[in-house]
Amino acid sequence: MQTVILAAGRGTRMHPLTDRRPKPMLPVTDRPLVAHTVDAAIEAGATSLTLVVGYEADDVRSFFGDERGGVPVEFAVQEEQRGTADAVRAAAPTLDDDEPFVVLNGDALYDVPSLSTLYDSVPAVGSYTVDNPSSYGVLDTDTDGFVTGVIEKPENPPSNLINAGSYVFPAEAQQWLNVEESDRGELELTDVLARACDEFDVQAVAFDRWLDVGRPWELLEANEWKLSELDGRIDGDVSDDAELTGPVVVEEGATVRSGVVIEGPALVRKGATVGPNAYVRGATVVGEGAKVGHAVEVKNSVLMEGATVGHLSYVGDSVLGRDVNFGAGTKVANLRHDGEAVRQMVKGELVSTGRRKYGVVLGDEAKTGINTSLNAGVRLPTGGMTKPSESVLYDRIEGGKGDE
Ligand code: TTP
Repeated sequence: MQTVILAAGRGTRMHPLTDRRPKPMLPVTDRPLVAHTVDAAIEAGATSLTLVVGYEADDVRSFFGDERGGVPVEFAVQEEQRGTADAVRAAAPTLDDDEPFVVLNGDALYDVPSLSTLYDSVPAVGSYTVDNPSSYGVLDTDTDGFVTGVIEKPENPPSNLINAGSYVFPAEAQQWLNVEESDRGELELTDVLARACDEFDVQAVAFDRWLDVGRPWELLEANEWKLSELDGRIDGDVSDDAELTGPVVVEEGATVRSGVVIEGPALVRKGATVGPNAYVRGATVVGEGAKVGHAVEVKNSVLMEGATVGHLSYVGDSVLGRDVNFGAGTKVANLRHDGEAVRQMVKGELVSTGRRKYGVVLGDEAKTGINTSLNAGVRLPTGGMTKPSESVLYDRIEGGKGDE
């Protein structure tokens, strides 16, 4: 089925990681987030793909070119991020008007069997069961189980099924994309869904697994998910006395030196170096050309390309942007002594990550002075620096108080 993937978002909740790249291009294991969406869509039955792009569009275009896995790829540009209905409207000229079409958010991970069920159901909306539906758009259904609409953040949610931002629309919906602006000032696809519900029996397809990747800790979660599906493979250069256990991938052109212990799942990408004498464990990606040096421990973290943690450092549950450099002895705190979930600033608010273990997020090219301590939940901006022996207690981007 023809498929539209929305990838024009700016990803403001993901700052500073999206200062220089669109959220769909953030790394999840060995490829960008949106490539997982695209690959799942192809496996589920996409016959053509239109990617709606906007912010830093060229990054997405150059990654995909004009086909993926034998399926043709086109691009539609949404100049201004005016809402999801507006994004699909930008894609409409690429669609066959007599055929139904699928729309997927390009910043989510889907499991293929669930997505295949969605592709087999026309019209339909994908949904996911959560414990706290009041924070989401919740699906309302009639007595026959068909969807009647989406209620945004209801006080008394009619179900635990939330809208997973994935739809199969009938062909007619291409004529319904000129919706009115919503109360929050956007042109919303849920208004197009509401019309589909009025005119058709729309099924709710419950996804077994699904992850919306909006904030930095969800990028860690996305990597944890996809690393758990990894089959170990050694194509790079691994010292005889390195100990690798669990699924570990060492890509061609990567080096694992003497005395290194890696407990998978872990991925060491091409051109990366680990060791000598380093300890890498639990759902870690060492990005292309990144370096983990002597006496460094890295746990459950994503090091983007070129990030360097050279000596005597600890990195836990953290995301380090491209070409970040850790001065010797830099340590990351990833646990509160009161056992509460670590919080992080997101657009002016201190938000619970829901994670007892969570470290730091560093923008591209941030550098720490030697012996810097980074408190749990802090972010450093793109190009940010710390002085030697500095103790960073609070978020350095929005200045809000982090967790002490
Ligand atoms: P959001 O996650 O709501 O927006 P965003 O990706 O820009 O992130 P943030 O809120 O942090 O700034 O968007 C959901 C999906 O829809 C996502 O895949 C991006 C896409 N989208 C568009 O393509 N165009 C739009 O105008 C909007 C609002 C979203």
